[in-house]
Amino acid sequence: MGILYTLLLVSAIYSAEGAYCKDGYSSHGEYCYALLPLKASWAEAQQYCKTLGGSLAVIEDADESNFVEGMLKREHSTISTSQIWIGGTDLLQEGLWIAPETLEPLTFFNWAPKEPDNLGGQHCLAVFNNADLKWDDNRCEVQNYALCKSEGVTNENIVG
Ligand SMILES: [Ca+2]
Ligand SMILES: [Ca+2]
Repeated sequence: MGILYTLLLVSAIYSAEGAYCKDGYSSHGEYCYALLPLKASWAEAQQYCKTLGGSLAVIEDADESNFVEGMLKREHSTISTSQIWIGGTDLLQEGLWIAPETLEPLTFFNWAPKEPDNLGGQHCLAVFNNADLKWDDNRCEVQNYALCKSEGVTNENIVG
């Protein structure tokens, strides 16, 4: 157990941008991001992200959206076969997009042209895997990759 714990600590990497993230995560501001290397429904993906200590990534502004775009472009070979689930659903009330966990209304959107179209009942938020990486509402049971986001460990957390 001791060795494992030490390995976990050692694998925490420091990024000049701010947060310490676990190995395999990318750091942006106070947060860490990772692409789930498996396909799942939106709800399953949210559960996986939660198990990993976070949530499906709620993208809050253009700056964060640009960061995620860059990250997904680097993962292009992985994501070429599916969309990527992110944090947002209008399952409770059509057209009202809220974040998983907090249930706060989303304030930033990066919809693809003609989206969201709610075609046949689409209530979960995904990023298209084409070059533009704009957003789509899709059926929640579709098996997609997913982007998880969790709070990183900052210097203050470590000192405190
Ligand atoms: Ca909908
Ligand atoms: Ca759609």
